[in-house]
Amino acid sequence: MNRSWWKESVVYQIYPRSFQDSNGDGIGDLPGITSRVGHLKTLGVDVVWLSPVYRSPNDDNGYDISDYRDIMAEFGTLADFDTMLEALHRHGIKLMMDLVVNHSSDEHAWFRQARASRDNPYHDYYIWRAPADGGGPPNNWEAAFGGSAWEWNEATGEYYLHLFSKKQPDLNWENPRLRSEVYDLMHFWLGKGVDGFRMDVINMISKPYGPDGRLPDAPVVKPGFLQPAFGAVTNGPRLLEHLREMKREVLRHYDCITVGEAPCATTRQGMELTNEQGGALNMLFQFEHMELDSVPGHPWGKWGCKPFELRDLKASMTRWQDELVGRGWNSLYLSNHDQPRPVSRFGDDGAQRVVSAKMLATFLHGLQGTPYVYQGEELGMTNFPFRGPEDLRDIESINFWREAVDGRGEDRAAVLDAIRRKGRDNARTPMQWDATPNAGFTSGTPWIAVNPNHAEINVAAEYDDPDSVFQHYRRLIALRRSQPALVYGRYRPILAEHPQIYAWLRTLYDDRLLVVCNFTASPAEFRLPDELDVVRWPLLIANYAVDPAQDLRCFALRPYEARIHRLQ
Ligand code: TEU
Ligand code: CA
Repeated sequence: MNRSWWKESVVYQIYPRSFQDSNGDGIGDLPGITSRVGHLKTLGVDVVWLSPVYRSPNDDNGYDISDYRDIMAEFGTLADFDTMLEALHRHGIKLMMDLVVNHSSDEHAWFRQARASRDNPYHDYYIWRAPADGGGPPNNWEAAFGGSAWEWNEATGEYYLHLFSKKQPDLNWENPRLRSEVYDLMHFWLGKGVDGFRMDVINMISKPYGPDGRLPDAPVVKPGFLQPAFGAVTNGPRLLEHLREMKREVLRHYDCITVGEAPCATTRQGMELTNEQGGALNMLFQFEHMELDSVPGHPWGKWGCKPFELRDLKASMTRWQDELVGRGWNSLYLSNHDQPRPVSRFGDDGAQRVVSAKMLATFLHGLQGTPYVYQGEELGMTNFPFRGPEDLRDIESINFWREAVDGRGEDRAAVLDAIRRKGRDNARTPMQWDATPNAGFTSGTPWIAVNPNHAEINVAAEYDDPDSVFQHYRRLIALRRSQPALVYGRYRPILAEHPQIYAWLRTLYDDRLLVVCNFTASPAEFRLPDELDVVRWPLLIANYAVDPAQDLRCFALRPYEARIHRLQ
């Protein structure tokens, strides 16, 4: 296994709008981030993934970019960016930018020109199609934020494709001029000293054109509706070709870290895109474990929820751990700006919040791959008790409410419950720094409400508490730095059929670690498999006080108890 710094790193994701406001306008900004680099150093992370800070009309909070080479006015200036980057580097922390090049904003100069006339030189930077034979959109694709993925453009009498909002037109990667524009902007940021990229829905850039250039209908998963386009676009025919060109033209010239966001990715795509011989990226964000509480084919799509099953998590994680060994590398995440808070989703955000948040952290950092910690996850921050549409800011949730409640008359309580469980705004409420009003995030009115539980859940309180979630994350991150087996050790599950316990070994040469997690609120009987010859089991980390005299070979795990032991 080749050693690499990005395999040994822990990455921290910052959602700039909600991290720290510095000028009282209620919106996080770059000087705010610079003022909090000490927190990142204390936590011990090695890299920051910064969600988009480029100019944007914020239809999708920065994932709709109108100028790839300038900073969104609300976040500051390029000078503020350089100051932030210098502060991160001075603290030994690298920076990954968010590369959003499957689509731009419709306010980008390229699109303004492209939509003006069919013979404009920028017209082919985007994807245009005539109406279907019977009129209307060219195919049955549904946009991720609702409605058709095709928007009519009167000036040229044709539709343009947008897999997300209609203000996010898809870029045409078949066009070599567009591709070289992307490579140029990547050089621009890497040339400023940026250390890599998280690449937004990068597995969607190659569209599945038929021989006549047609884009075929997506598979029918919910009869009678438009169909999710993701099933048709997340593994196009030229994807690897484009990414290999990106590696040749840009990435190989820098010692950088890359992670490709890849909805619907399979382990096969993971191997294809991240193997160190013929691949192009260091790792992917795959979504299998993020779909375990969804109901396939539900008319509400992602909003149709069911409880997740531990056996499904074990099966999915084991497949990704096993199949990428020596043929790629895993990212490890439970949380980001698109997902509900993990302690609310997979643990218990009530009486067992602290111990279950620490269990989830131990689970994540005990696997093989690069862990990603999302802002607030290190505190055990929870979902938000949204009262109604007035509390929402995310286009995805707002559109869902409008379509389901205003459009189809669905039950308000059921729709609100789904948004409380799966809405992206859960992860976008302001970072909770202390117990003062607005949690120390802003002296003004925050762009989105601060979670009322910030009085108890905040950085200041957790710094002072040795048993806090924050201190557990610090110890875990330090442990990964001191234990090569946690980074490079081979994963092998044990007790695979246990309904409550997820346990595995990490073996590197003759070093054996045991990770054991009780994913439930009930005690669970742990029995070490007889074939493991063990005489000593020094404890490395735990989320409860552990009696050193306890016999590890057979004991009762407490609710949400998690530990890592060395087996000797
Ligand atoms: O997310 C892509 C993506 O798959 C998400 O839309 C996800 O499926 C959905 O949010 C689940 O609720 C990326 C960015 O992370 C997201 O914030 C953007 O909205 C999207 O792409 C478009 O850029
Ligand atoms: Ca601000």
